[in-house]
Amino acid sequence: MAKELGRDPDQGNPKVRAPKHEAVGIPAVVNSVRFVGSQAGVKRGLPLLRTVNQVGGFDCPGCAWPEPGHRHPAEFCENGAKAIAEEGTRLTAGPEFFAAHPVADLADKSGYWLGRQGRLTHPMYLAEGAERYEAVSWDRAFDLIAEELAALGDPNGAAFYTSGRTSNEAAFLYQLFARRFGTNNLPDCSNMCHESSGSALSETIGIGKGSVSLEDLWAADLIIVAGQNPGTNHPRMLTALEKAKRAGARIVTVNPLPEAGMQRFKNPQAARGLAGRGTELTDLFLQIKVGGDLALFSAVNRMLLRAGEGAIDRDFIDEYTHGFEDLAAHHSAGDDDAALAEAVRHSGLTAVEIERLLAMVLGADKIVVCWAMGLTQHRHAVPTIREIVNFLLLRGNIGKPGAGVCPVRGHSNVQGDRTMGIWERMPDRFLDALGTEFEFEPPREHGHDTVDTIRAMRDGGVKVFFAMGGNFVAATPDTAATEEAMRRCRLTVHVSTKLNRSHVITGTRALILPALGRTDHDVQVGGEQFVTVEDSMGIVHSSTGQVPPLSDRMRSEIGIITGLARKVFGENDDVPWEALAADYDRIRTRIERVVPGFEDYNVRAREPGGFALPHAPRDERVFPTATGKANFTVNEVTSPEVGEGRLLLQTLRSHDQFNTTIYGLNDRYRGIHHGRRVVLVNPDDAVELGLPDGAHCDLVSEWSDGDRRAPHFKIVHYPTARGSAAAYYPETNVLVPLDSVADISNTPTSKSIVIRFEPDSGAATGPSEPAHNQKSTPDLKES
Ligand SMILES: Nc1nc2c(c(=O)[nH]1)N[C@H]1C(S)=C(S)[C@@H](COP(=O)(O)OP(=O)(O)OC[C@H]3O[C@@H](n4cnc5c(=O)[nH]c(N)nc54)[C@H](O)[C@@H]3O)O[C@H]1N2
Ligand SMILES: Nc1nc2c(c(=O)[nH]1)N[C@H]1C(S)=C(S)[C@@H](COP(=O)(O)OP(=O)(O)OC[C@H]3O[C@@H](n4cnc5c(=O)[nH]c(N)nc54)[C@H](O)[C@@H]3O)O[C@H]1N2
Ligand SMILES: [Mo]
Repeated sequence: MAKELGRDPDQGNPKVRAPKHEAVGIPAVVNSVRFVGSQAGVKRGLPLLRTVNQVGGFDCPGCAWPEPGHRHPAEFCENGAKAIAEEGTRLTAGPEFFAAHPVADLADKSGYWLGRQGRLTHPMYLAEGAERYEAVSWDRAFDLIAEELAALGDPNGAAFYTSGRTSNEAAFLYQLFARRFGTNNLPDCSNMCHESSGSALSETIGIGKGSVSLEDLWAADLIIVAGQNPGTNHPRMLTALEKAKRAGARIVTVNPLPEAGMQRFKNPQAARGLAGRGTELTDLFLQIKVGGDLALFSAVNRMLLRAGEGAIDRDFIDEYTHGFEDLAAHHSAGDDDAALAEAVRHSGLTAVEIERLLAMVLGADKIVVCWAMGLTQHRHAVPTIREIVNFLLLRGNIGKPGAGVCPVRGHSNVQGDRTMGIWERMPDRFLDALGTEFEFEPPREHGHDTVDTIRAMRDGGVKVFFAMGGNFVAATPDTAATEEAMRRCRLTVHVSTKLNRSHVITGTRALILPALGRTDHDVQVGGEQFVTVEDSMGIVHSSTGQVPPLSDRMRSEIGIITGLARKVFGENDDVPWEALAADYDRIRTRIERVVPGFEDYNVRAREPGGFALPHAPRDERVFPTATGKANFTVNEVTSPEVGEGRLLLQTLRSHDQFNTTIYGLNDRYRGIHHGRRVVLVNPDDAVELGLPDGAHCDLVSEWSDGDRRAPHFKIVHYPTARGSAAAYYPETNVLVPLDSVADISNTPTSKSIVIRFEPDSGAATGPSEPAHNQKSTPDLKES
């Protein structure tokens, strides 16, 4: 069970106002500057804001949205500014901080509080039975890790997690380290994020990445944005959508929530955006039930197959695809009216709405479908995305300008990390090349992904947990189970920039290793270094730190991996770790020889704007799948079953957070202020379930192994789709059962949790955002 946690005044008592209908504009500009100024100060803040996403500058540590070739002088957004401020802060949490705060006290603090203590400056060690972390030398820290790794016997007793901020160079060395040690246990944040997209796309088009560039988006006739909230999570995407719109594109939004960003966009980079009314983005809003997207796309595909000549692209289908006959047979079986009725039931949309979408599709030659977590974190996420591929293939909308698949990535280098080999199941051709380059035999047995790593820690199979960034215990599902699993490890190690929950829920021994971030100058023996990252559209470019590190004890991630490698593999290892760390060009030379698409890496990385990685389906309509063609798939329509008196809960991000990093307690666009423990419920559902607006309740999730409870949530009547509730992550991860995962991709189903509501127990427990003790009176009238 989750430990009873202390009281945290930071939670406040959420205040609720009407949701907004437009995004960005002046308030966002004011907020950006204010955030950076207050955290980083002028001396650090100004150079950061001037160089973020600029040629020669650093890549924003926020999301993975690409930069246009022609940069605006302010190529960042409000939430990028928050990410920069978070990392660029002047505050530090060094040895004095840890001396003053026993780990047990820190475990009582909210994630928000922990994050505000400043940058980590020294390697810190928590000895067995100790109450506090103490500063240690790097040498000693590496010895401790090497000792525990050596004691394992089986290399698969260690797991090496990666969050998506790690640079290409660091990621490449990190996976090399793990594989040279002898394991493919390389779980990453992507297992919880776009794994479903990767699974569906690899099978159908032969590559797990999106097939569009910014230019394609600008040139599209129709853009469907499904299961994504770009106004908060990819704000610069709104600029691209606006540009497309001005060039004549139409936009369809598919979402249970009417997100402000997709309604009206006030572009802060243009005078019209600041002074005018902004641009109306969405032409058709489909307020779908959570989990209803497979039914929607399946229905449209059936209709396309019925719509006669011209509705589908026969030439494309004949030349480039496989499996069309099966799909056609699947959709000609049964009665059309019954099929449409099924689609209506699963999606919560009306037949008229689905037909409206069909009409827009038939009027569009070039279609892009964009999506994010609203599609990937469901039990049936993989079939849903496969059905989107069917949809695009039917109309020849892959591999031509202005059309394609656009899974919008999360972390700024999560895609690059995968390209570099951070995956528990890298294909043999990669392992062969890696083994040849470094003259060793990489392990072939697949490793653990995130969910399996938790199971293995729980069952005693994994004893050493090492994290390159991230906040494992807060980001993963089933908080109580995961914390318990983490505590069963012999050693937990975190390479981190900021303090978080994962540092205080530890194994028998624990280490925190302070890393340089994107914004920090990185000077090695070979001089000042830059790193490279890959954005959501497969563009690789450089990132150079801009401000002096706050402590000379921090090390680059590369320095940390290579320092550890020298202890684990000895001074005379075949891999020249030290030389690689001295000059990152040498790492890029190695990457070039192992990973296809990186020819002339060191030259092209220095070109302004970087270079695009090859993408066979996009570039040449070549589909490197098992059949050698783009594959249609047959997907049975399904959606989560929700019993009487229950709702389907999706767990999402507020406007003031980056994953588990909480920047503030407001969610401005949704009208939520001063607190995060809210649950958004459709007013009609609320009335039926007897949930008064502003009252408090417990959320209880139901699973075959029993119930899980998240206490003390404030009910907010909100215009979400019927049957679909919403609350913030990570507070709600206590509710996500470890075994509730997507078929095939094994991604936790964070967007579809069956919950019921129980009277407020008032008990303030919770993993990373302990609730407050004030029993608040509802501040809204009942509706
Ligand atoms: N500022 C900021 N930027 C971020 C992040 C952040 O936390 N803060 N996180 C980064 C990361 S790692 C990621 S992965 C991305 C996440 O980016 P998003 O995927 O936009 O993030 P979520 O908040 O999870 O939002 C999911 C959206 O999907 C909708 N949705 C939920 N269920 C369904 C469904 O069944 N069907 C449909 N059609 N829609 C549904 C929700 O209403 C919501 O609008 O953002 C990245 N960028
Ligand atoms: N219920 C629910 N759970 C979810 C999701 C959801 O929608 N709902 N979303 C999932 C998704 S999409 C994702 S991607 C995961 C995110 O999972 P993670 O990537 O594990 O989590 P973050 O919160 O992004 O990690 C933040 C921490 O990373 C460290 N950090 C930041 N920058 C750097 C750096 O440059 N170097 C190093 N070494 N460390 C750094 C800091 O210490 C910070 O505290 O969460 C998943 N969990
Ligand atoms: Mo993500």
